[in-house]
Amino acid sequence: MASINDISNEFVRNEIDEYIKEPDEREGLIATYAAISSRMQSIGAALVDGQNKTVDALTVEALADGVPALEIMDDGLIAAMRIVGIKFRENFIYVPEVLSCARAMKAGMAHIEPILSASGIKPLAKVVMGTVKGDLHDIGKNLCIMMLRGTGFEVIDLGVDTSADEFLAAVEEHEARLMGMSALLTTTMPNMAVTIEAFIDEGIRDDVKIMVGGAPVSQEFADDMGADGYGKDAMECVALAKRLVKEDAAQEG
Ligand code: B12
Repeated sequence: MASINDISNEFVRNEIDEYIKEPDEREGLIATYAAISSRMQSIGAALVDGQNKTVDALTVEALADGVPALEIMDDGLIAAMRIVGIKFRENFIYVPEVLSCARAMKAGMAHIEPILSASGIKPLAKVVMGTVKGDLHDIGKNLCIMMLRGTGFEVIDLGVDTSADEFLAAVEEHEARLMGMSALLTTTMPNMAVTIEAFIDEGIRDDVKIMVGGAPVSQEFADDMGADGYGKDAMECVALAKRLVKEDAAQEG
């Protein structure tokens, strides 16, 4: 089993040591980082520290030296976002810091995305994502989108204040089989159910897997409204999206 001392980057080592307490997550991150090159660890350290210019420069340099784009994305950027996600969940950092890290991730992804799309890697699936009608909160949705894109999903972002008709139109236009709704207000949560009803009325509910999330949403609420899944954070959103794609493929036979 890898030990924390197998991680060469001092910043990353200290971050994991200080902030990642849950045993499974800690063990997983230590194993991940022990296997990651020191160069990719430096990108991760800059991301966790919210240094978007450093992430930008290190990504450009690594690509120029022939490091594969996928390696930079997985080992440099996404692994670091796992640390950020856990620190945020445990209240070690707050929205402004998460936004800095998100900006740093975006700076790296800006160089990676064109290479991945040009290399013709088939997207895992198309996902339509939006914040529901009446709700203008989009920070969490945008984090989910970034993580989904980073994992290889093609995301159609409908933005905020999205009506049931807009969700319907986008799913039909893009032939998406996966959709995600976000809500941050107790007053707008019912609009998730309204949207699901619209898919039933249109006769296409079985054609799309629907996932929901946002701070006031719970698994119970998701079950009550007939959603296919609930995720409490961006990491769960990605895991859920992958699971729903698999279920969909299995049902399609
Ligand atoms: C930032 C913020 C704002 C910003 C939004 C900026 C923006 N661009 O998003 C501004 C200032 C605009 C704002 C406005 C308002 N806000 Co506000 N806001 C917040 C605040 C502080 C943080 C929300 C946030 O971004 N969290 C960080 C993100 C990362 O977390 P998240 O959104 O939960 O997302 C994560 C998960 O939920 C999940 N997730 C999210 N979406 C999805 C989707 C899927 C499919 C999945 C699987 C997972 C998933 O993954 C995300 C990443 O880990 C919250 C307080 C709080 N603690 O939630 C209040 C809060 C949500 N706001 C609140 C209120 C009342 C308002 C206003 C009505 C205030 C007013 N009187 O005008 C307005 C409403 C505007 C509107 N119509 O939407 C209340 C809601 C209370 C309630 N019970 O409904 C809160 C809880 C504050 C409070 N305690 O009173 N707000």
